[in-house]
Amino acid sequence: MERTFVIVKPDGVERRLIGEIISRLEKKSLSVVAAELRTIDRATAEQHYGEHAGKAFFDSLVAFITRSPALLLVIEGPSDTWKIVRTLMGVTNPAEAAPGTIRGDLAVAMTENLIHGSDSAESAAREIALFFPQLA
Ligand code: IDP
Ligand code: MG
Repeated sequence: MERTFVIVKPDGVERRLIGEIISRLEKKSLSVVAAELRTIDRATAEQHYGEHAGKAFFDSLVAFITRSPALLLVIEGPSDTWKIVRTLMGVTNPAEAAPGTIRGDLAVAMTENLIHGSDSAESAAREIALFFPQLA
């Protein structure tokens, strides 16, 4: 089995899309193995999005992800779980995300695109350790 890390971002919680998003993951046969509703602190957000430090949108991205509670999830599947989740999510820009994907069906803005999913097995391990150290 292989695990990945997912966030239902603050916009998804605010829009009451937690159930819809978890439902899409579960219908694909993926399992929720850890879940916590948490307002992410600034230091954790900056570490999580460290690859984007210095970019023009970094400060607003950190402000957004910390603005209200997010649902932190560890998701498990048989293999390539991070890739399966990324396919269900759709591409980063909802304007380009395919219909049938979470972002393609439910979001319109790059800055409020509902969901985070790890972009590799290595990122998944790093992010699970950051947000759920007891599971790492
Ligand atoms: P991902 O969430 O699809 O992995 P990343 O490139 O890792 O996309 O970017 C992280 C998040 O930062 C995106 O989900 C999006 O909300 C935001 N973002 C990425 N690029 C831009 C941009 O050019 N302008 C504004 N926000 C951006
Ligand atoms: Mg990313």
